[in-house]
Amino acid sequence: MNNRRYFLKISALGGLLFPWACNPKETAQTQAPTTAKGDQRPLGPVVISTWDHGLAANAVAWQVLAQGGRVLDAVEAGVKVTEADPKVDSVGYGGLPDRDGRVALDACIMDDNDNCGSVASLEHIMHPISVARRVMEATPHVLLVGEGALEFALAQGFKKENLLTPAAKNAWQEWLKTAKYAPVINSENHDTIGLLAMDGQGKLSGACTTSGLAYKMRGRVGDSPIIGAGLFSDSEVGAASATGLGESIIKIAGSHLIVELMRAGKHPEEACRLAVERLIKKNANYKEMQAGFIALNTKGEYGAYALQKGFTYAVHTTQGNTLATAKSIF
Ligand code: SD4
Repeated sequence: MNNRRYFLKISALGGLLFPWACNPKETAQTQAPTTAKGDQRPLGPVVISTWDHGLAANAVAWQVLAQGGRVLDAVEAGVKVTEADPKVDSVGYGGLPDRDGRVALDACIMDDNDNCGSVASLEHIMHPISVARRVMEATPHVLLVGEGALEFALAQGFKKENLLTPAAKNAWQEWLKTAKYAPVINSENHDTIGLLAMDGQGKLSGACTTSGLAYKMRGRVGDSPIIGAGLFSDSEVGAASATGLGESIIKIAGSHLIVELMRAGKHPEEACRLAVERLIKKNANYKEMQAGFIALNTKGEYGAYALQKGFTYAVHTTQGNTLATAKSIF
């Protein structure tokens, strides 16, 4: 369905699914204070996610919320769309492999009580986000890695699958001709999905999932499964997620930094911008990389900011599901 048709359909549905969004009398409890732009925005639901593929993920997350589902279920269901899409070569099935040809996935999730679960360097499992959720819900731990994460997933009933699609294998074999190990992040080899959502009651959750850097060293883990770097959520404040060169984001605990800036009163977009500025300060090679952030606060305000041009993000509100390009420093 094209975006416009989808927008119209959802807008029409909005009144049915979220009647308070259309009836001013019923919005008293749910409206945010006046936003920076001076408009009144309903508190929620809001779904925001990274890159163009966020549109499809948002749509599914929104459906879960529209049916009265839990916000944790919404974020998980949303990013599973991207994980299962063989055309997205930077997340899940179809993700570009490491330099040895192995698809090794990283993912993490946080719920509305600030619990978290995570997996890193997980191979052969189509939905690392669901394994991360299982780590959160069924173990006393937060992060499982590599073989241990795979063993856990299999014991939990997840199916072992080949995630290397013919297209990703061809791309890797092409890369092998020079096998230049240059872990750069540019528009061709980055596209993690980070997705944040808030339901109509102001409950927050977030999910982040990726195949990481294309042709990375075996065992390399980026920011995406690191709580506080690729994702952070605090039910009292808001949530943030990151995309881009993980090493630069870990160095500044990017998502945690943004949540703390929001706690100190910054608007989500301003918090994201300040995180990018911090990243520049702490990474001498900032001109050769991309990094982008999205953030959402408990008032339903959201924002994004990137280091370089071209970072797109998708936002779903009762007004529809739309794609925007983040402001950037360069
Ligand atoms: C990583 N942050 O592994 C991920 C890659 C990424 O958009 O975000 N790509 O470093």
